Amino acid sequence: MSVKTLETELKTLHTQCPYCSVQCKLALTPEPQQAGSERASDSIFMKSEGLPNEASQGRACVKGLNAYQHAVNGQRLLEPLIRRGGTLEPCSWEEALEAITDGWKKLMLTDGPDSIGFYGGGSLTNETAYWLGKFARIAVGTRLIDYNGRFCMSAAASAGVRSFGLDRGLTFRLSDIPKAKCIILAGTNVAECQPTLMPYFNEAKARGACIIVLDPRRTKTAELADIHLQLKPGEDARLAALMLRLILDEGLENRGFIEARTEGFEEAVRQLEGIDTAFAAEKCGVKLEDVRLAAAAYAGAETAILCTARGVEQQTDGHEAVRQFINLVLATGHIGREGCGYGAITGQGNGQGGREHGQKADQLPGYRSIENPAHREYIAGIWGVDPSDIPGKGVSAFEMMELVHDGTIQSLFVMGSNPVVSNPHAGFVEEGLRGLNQLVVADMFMSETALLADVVLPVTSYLENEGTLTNLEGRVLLREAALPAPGECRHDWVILNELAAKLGRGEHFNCGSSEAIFTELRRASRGGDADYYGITYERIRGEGGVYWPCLSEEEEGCGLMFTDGFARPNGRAQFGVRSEAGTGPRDEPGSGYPLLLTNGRVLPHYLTGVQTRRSPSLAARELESFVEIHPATAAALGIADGEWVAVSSRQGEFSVRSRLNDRIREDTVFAPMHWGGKQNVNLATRPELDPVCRMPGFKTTAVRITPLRRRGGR
Ligand SMILES: Nc1nc2c(c(=O)[nH]1)N[C@H]1C(S)=C(S)[C@@H](COP(=O)(O)OP(=O)(O)OC[C@H]3O[C@@H](n4cnc5c(=O)[nH]c(N)nc54)[C@H](O)[C@@H]3O)O[C@H]1N2
Ligand SMILES: Nc1nc2c(c(=O)[nH]1)N[C@H]1C(S)=C(S)[C@@H](COP(=O)(O)OP(=O)(O)OC[C@H]3O[C@@H](n4cnc5c(=O)[nH]c(N)nc54)[C@H](O)[C@@H]3O)O[C@H]1N2
Ligand code: SF4
Ligand SMILES: [Mo]
Repeated sequence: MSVKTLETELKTLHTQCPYCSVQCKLALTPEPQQAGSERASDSIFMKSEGLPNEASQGRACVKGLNAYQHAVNGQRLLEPLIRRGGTLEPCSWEEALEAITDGWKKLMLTDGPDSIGFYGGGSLTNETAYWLGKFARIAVGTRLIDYNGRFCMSAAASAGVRSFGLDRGLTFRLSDIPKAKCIILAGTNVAECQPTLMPYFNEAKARGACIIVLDPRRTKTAELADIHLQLKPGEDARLAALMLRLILDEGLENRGFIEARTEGFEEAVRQLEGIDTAFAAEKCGVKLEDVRLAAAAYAGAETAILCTARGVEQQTDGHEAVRQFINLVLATGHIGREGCGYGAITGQGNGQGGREHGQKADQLPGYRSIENPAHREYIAGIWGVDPSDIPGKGVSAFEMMELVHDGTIQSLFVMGSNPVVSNPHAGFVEEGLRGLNQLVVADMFMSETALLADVVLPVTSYLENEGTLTNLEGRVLLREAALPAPGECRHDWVILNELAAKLGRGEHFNCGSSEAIFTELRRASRGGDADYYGITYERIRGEGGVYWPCLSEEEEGCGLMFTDGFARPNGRAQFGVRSEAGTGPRDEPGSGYPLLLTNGRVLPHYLTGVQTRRSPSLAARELESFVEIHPATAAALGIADGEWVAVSSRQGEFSVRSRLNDRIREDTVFAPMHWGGKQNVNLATRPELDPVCRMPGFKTTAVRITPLRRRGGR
């Protein structure tokens, strides 16, 4: 839709934020451009407000309020592009789709379907995520599909499954937060990453809750804390085990809960016996006395909530670290009651739903296992194929990039991700993508990954594409389309329908609306752990959102989990034991690389910044990347505030301005992840993965920092 048409319509549009996992509802009213206005001619301004909804209660943050600016931005891709003689040029849809399927058909004959990979994302709607998983497996027949959520939720997911038998972001309702008397926030910066949730925590504090934050930086979230454990990056598993040990030493565990509802406690206790508490605290870089206070506050509280996010999870021992935190929850019995629970604070808009319905290498819809014969049979029945037609388990996102690099994957289809910026060891990933036979990217913009593509497909944005998304508390929400598709943009799921038809598999991909896909998804998820069967568009419209699991249209959906039993076969939760599957290699600071680099987010930008860097109001708040350094560390290195530095690791380096800040540990530096090119923090991060969940160790890389001016004019 052109800017002119939009302005003349002037009606209020109702939508839902495209960014984080809260999924705030928004209202947008286009404002007419004033005569003589200095605004750029291709931009349009809208009045943007939060709309009442259960999760954010009508609040919205600066990202959501300005999100529309990318959707109506003049840089939107409006027609397909194809590479001819080295350059990307506009082409017809017919030509683009034909080129893609021709490439696939050739590869299927010469190298088989496992030479073709699919890479999805947690911003996609449930319908698209489900359709993409089905497409990869039965339109193309490849086992190689995974998605960016591997870098996001996988450690919490694997730990939740092993401990509770089920993985759902929060096991409690947001409304439980103010009822908690103690809250542990480990490696989560809610104030910048889910800002509209802060009032829940403020209310808990106002009601007297003790708030404990574990973060190597004194973040905006840490400002709320009564106890801030400013630990060394990567030491969370050790710190959580130390806390449990101190709880047991004081006899503060909940014996009744442990006996009635858990198993494996004795083994978990045994692993703690060898802990030298003073040594452990020193290794974590915190005071033993503070840990003792935190442990006692958590265990002694009548109600308590414990949350983890990427600070704890994006480690080569992320799975183990989360299990250690869940051990604290189980030992104190702080779960399954009002004001209690464990929560992995999910990240992307559909970070939760995106991982439930088949984008993950080892899963079929409804959290079914691709290796379970009964699960395969059920899904084959829904899809109208033979169980043997469904390929086996694939590999994780970064391992797919390894297969791209070594030439096993020759064609990669990317929908809803910018992997060249968001993967660890980005230099290696870019090299691999450049060597592909065929790279196809479906996006709204020329992302850093789209720039490398052979075919680029223009897709609709959040304002144009209808579908469901599942927020961090497992609430399934419906985002209605507010605007028609601009130019020749198509919905993701329409593109998959068209590609399937060209492959002669159209009969399996003939749903003509996202609601029709959702109806199939409901049946596919039925009886699975993530059961959406009782959820319909009509119900969501009427109720504003419905929690899963929801087995029938009459059922309300379960907000507070595990009130009676856990989801494991015997109904008991399982304590985690440290040696279970080992951990991936750590990156210790050492000769030549004396500092630890960690990374994460800043308020105005979102992930690789493809969308937020194209919203003028957001871009203006942070124009470029930086590295946060403690003033004492900077002084020792002779680095001034704001000067250009190279941050180098054993893998690679990026260059940014320094930003001196005494809120970070002296042995640690921090860089945001929202910029590509030479500023990309992932040029330095390392490729090692957690052995259980295959999460990369993003948050700990040994580095050195050198001022660029010392490099002899380089
Ligand atoms: N503004 C904004 N909001 C977002 C996003 C965004 O890009 N921008 N992305 C969304 C997505 S997809 C996600 S996954 C979430 C992420 O949400 P968070 O996980 O909260 O975000 P991060 O900034 O990656 O990391 C959180 C904190 O972990 C700390 N940390 C670093 N290393 C360690 C460690 O070893 N141990 C501990 N305990 N803490 C550590 C960092 O200092 C940081 O403050 O945010 C969502 N919301
Ligand atoms: N160093 C470091 N690296 C990290 C992290 C970290 O903390 N530190 N965090 C990791 C985490 S938690 C995450 S979630 C990943 C995310 O990293 P990415 O997967 O790269 O995520 P985005 O930057 O959101 O890229 C999404 C792309 O899809 C496009 N897009 C948005 N919506 C749609 C849609 O509906 N359809 C289609 N087809 N395209 C769409 C956007 O324009 C954008 O180009 O990064 C990971 N990488
Ligand atoms: S970014 Fe998150 S908190 Fe902010 S408006 Fe969007 S959904 Fe809400
Ligand atoms: Mo994420």
